[in-house]
Amino acid sequence: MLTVYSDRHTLHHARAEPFGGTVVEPFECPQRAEYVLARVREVGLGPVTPPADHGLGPVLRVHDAGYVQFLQTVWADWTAAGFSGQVTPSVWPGRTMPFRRPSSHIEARVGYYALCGETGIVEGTWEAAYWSAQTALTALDAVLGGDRAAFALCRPPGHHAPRDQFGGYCFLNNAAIAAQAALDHGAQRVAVLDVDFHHGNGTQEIFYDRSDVLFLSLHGTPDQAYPYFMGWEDETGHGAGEGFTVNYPLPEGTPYSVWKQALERALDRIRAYAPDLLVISLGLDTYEHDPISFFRLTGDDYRDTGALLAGVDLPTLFVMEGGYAVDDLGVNTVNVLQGFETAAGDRP
Ligand code: OKP
Ligand code: ZN
Repeated sequence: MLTVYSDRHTLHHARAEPFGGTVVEPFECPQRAEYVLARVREVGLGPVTPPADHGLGPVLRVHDAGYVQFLQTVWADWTAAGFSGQVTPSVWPGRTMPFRRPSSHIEARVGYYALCGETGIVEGTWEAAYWSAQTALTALDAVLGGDRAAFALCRPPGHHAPRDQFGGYCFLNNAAIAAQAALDHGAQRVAVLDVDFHHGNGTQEIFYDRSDVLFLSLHGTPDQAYPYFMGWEDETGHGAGEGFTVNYPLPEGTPYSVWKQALERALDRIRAYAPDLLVISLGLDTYEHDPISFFRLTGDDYRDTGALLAGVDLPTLFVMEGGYAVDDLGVNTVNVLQGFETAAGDRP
């Protein structure tokens, strides 16, 4: 399977993350992608190619133009205001403040576009996010061109970003951008299956009122896990999208045996939908040793997961999302891809 990778992800390296009352090294760090790439090469998964530039067009099919411009200019505005370090959101229109018009101060603009406060922006963040989206689009090209599957080794991740907000380590929603691009290239229906530990609130929101994208997510219950305010089972879509969002919230300590049952239900729903393309938001933070998550999947479980995903027999685009047990991230990620390839190869 082809892997698409850009080393420009290293331009995004937040300096600090507020966590549990202290400040820590960001969990979402450049080593993540480097370890995954090293494992791809070690096992000889297939060729590795840099992304081709598809421009801003496909990004703007999903994201708000004002938001994209904000991402492009926020670092300059931040430093022009005399600020340094990293762009850090610190103020929001609170629940009881009626938001009427944007303030022009950079601190207010940051808060306006921020989903939450743990995600820092540095000088190279926009460039990294741009090439992460291009990585997904380039891997999509391979699948549209007839490859059974391709792997977009995206960093930063994307699934928490809705149309005009950053947060949860995400800026541009790579999976959503690829799904929309597939539709724009003639696909009738696309399924996005999010197996990251965290609910893919951004992707859900982008496609919530549409039936041409089926969004499904397996994740830690919002009662106990970020993003807390979305991901309940009764969020099923709106208007024409009613029935095309499916959430599988799962409790703390969920082992693979239980997670797999939810996955099989999701795969049945995807089969019934009969999409032209399957996009997997591939997070490996369901791992038993993940430092910020609470499921109990093991390294071997990821091979089985890959095999199950191959079983739906669809052109498949893997888009990298989370996973913070960095030492094991390469093996776990590539286990999914190898499990997929082995099972796909076994099929007639
Ligand atoms: C990104 B991805 C919780 C603070 C927020 C953010 C987690 C983002 C995960 N104490 N944590 O889905 O892996
Ligand atoms: Zn996650």
